[in-house]
Order: sequence, then structure tokens, then C-alpha cells
Amino acid sequence: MPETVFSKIIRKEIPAKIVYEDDLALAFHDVHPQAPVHVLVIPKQPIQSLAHVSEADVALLGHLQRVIQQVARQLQIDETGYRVVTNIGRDGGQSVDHIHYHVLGGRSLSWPPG
Ligand code: DGP
Repeated sequence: MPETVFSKIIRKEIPAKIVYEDDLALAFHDVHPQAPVHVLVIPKQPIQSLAHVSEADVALLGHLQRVIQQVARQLQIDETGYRVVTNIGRDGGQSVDHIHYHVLGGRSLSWPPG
């Protein structure tokens, strides 16, 4: 898989506003926030998208769900509610080919998305 900007963020070669980090995952503020809280949660392992996940990644995905929960609590959107989105491929609007979960909150979010 080719390198993405997220690999550079993981290696701290480019700056990001990191809100959570452990051995497997990183969470940082999106550079183009779409809500008062807009954080990206990524695995350090470079998986292209949800469409490229295998059985071997199941535990990692479970861990990411727990990181999302923790970040939401930390940024105080857990009680008001929030949205978790992962874009996949061209029609899904994916622009960075390293799986990532958008965590959006801090305002009422409309549905359906555009
Ligand atoms: P997506 O369109 O789902 O692939 O979302 C990619 C997101 O990544 C997009 O909302 C903007 C964000 N992003 C791209 N480059 C950078 C960067 O260098 N730093 C940060 N913090 N976010 C980035």
C-alpha cells in the first residue's frame, strides 16, 4: 500500500493535534473540521479502507471502536451524541487511503448526508 499523509502523522513527521495515542491507534483533529468536534481515529497499521479489512484485523477494529468511545468521552460529546463515519472508495468520498473513522459532534447533525 502506498504511503499516505496519515503515515507521516503516525511517525510525527508532520504535526497534528493528537488527542489520543496507544500502541495500535491514533486520534487527532481533522484539518478541515465539519463540526465543532471532528476527530479522525486511525490504526497505526496501514489498512486501505474498511473494504480491505481481513479476519486478522477484527480485534484491531474492535479496539478502534473502544478508542472512539474514549475520545468521545474525553471531548465531552458522549452525552450529547455524535456520529462515526468511515468513507470507502471513490463514491464513498474517501480521499486518504488509510482507513479512518471520522468522529463528529458538538452540534446537531443532519441526516441523510449529501
Ligand atoms: P476522507 O475524505 O474520508 O478520506 O477524509 C480524510 C480526512 O483527512 C479529511 O476530512 C481531511 C483530513 N486530512 C487530510 N490531510 C490531513 C492532514 O494532513 N492532517 C489532518 N489533521 N487531517 C488531514
